[in-house]
Amino acid sequence: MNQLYVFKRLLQYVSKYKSKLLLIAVLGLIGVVFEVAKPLPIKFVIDNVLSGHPLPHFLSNLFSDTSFIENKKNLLYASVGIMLFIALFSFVFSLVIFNLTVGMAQRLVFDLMIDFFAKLQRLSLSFYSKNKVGDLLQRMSGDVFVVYFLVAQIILPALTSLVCLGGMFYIMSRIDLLLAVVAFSVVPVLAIVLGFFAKPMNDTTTVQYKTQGSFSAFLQQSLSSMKIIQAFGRESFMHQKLKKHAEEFGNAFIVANRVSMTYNQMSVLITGIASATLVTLGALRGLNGTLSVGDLFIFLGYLTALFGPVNSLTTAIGAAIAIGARGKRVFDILDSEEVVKENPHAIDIKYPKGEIEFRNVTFGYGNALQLPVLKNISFKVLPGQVVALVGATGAGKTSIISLLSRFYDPWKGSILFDGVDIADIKLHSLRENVSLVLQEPFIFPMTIVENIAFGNPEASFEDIVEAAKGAQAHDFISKLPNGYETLISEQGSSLSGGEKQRIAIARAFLKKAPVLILDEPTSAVDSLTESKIFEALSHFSKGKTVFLISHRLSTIKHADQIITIKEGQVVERGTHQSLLDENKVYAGLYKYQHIT
Ligand code: M5T
Ligand code: MG
Repeated sequence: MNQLYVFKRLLQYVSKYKSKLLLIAVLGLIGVVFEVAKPLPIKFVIDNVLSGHPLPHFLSNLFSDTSFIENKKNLLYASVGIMLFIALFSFVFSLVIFNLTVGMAQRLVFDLMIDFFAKLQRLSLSFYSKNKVGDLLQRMSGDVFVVYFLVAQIILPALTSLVCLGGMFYIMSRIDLLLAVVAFSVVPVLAIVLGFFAKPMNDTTTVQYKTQGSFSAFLQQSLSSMKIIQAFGRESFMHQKLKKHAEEFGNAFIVANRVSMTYNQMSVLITGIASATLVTLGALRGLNGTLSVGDLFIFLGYLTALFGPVNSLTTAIGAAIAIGARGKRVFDILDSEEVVKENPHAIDIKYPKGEIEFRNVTFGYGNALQLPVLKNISFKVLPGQVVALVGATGAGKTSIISLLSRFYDPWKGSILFDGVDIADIKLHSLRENVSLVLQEPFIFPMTIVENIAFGNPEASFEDIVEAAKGAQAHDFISKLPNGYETLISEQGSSLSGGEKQRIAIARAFLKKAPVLILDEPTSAVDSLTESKIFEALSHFSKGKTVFLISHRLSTIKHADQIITIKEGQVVERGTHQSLLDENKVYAGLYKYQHIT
């Protein structure tokens, strides 16, 4: 991805605000006219008021009564009046332009942020195992500002500076062509300097933003694992690690700024040398009488004014380079491949029944060259059946249900929902029909009601309470200070493990989906509560297809089908009794649990 591509993509965003940008540009150009006209009244004061030269014809012709302009004081007041007028209008224009630009640029940033977030929501879990949350945050909250800089530091300043320089060159060349050429000779010299600096500036800013991303990622990880850090007394270890990240970021920041500072100062030096040359030449011309004092004044005035646009042009180019590096960080994510893609012809599940079939499914988390986690898995579950997945830790149970929700796609084989390959079903429609309790329950930093109703926002309060009762959560919720309206702190840290699990179960109970997946839903609750939850489960799951993963085999005894997974393969299938009769893996596990 190169610089030009980043600009093309950014400009697509800007093009939405074409008319506004045009308005700002037009206002900016009118502002330039005032800027260029600023030294002119002083020329009149020097040449026509103080030195007594007559006004140029085009001006004196404007007055029918020449007695007015022959009075030097009148001429002085008129010149000063024009000066004040220019100052006032420059002020008003700058304010209006600034407000319009900031407003538009802020909306642009917002657009880019929204697209970034929408993309993040579409990316699959394999993306999140490769990218760190902190770095993504940095990209989304910091790097998206490139589009702001593009407008506020590049497009508009470059445009007005170029026109300003053009206007100045026109007036200067009309006074003295040679001097004008000398003054503008800085431009090609600056271009050559820029040629030398472009690559180092791009490289160093790339490193700067990359290290900044790693720094944020580390910070985010540390903040969310503070409990473990403190429990293991690893504060100083983490401190050292943070220091390392901070140093890397700090050094990259220094190097990048050193390079861009050198570039900026080189341009200042070059313009400085040009002005010295110009002052010498101009003064010599003044001495031998070929240049009036007023014209010399304009020249010198423009010379200082020249710095403004030249500097904003060089800054704009420097900013363009930094934007390339930062914008790449945004578009790298926006353009990243959606591994779990939605088929353009995907369909909605209209009348879901909940029949699930795995056909020769092979899957792994890495690429196909690595070892698969699931090997040739096949089974079929009829609507309304309860199927239990059992097997040792790491056997692949969670992986099977992750495939069913299409968090990942299988390498080989297919998964069918009511006879339709889930790859041909709209993602939203598929997930709407699957309710899930994850092995690690996730609780949002919202109220309990919002947490339970997350999958069914239209649910009535009575339904919410009923689901909570079924999940054996109602009693503890009622004892909380604000009951169902209690706000849960980040990551559910104000709840016990079992309480979190019960809220997650209530959430799944409330979601009216024909397929219910429970991945060790009660691993953190006591046996009595567990048996109550399972009693309620039979009520809430009536007519639903249920996938149940549990290490406590007593909870799955009544399943219609038990599938034993060993090292990613289905090794046996049957009911509790038939598997006990077979006396193989399941029977071994069951006997072990009931003897010990
Ligand atoms: C099966 C590996 C894991 C294990 C195997 C989630 C995940 C798992 N794995 C990865 O390489 N990357 C991942 O992102 O896959 O894992 P599982 O399906 O989670 O096993 P389980 O649910 O049967 O185990 P448990 O402990 O929950 O009972 O080799 O390393
Ligand atoms: Mg698991």
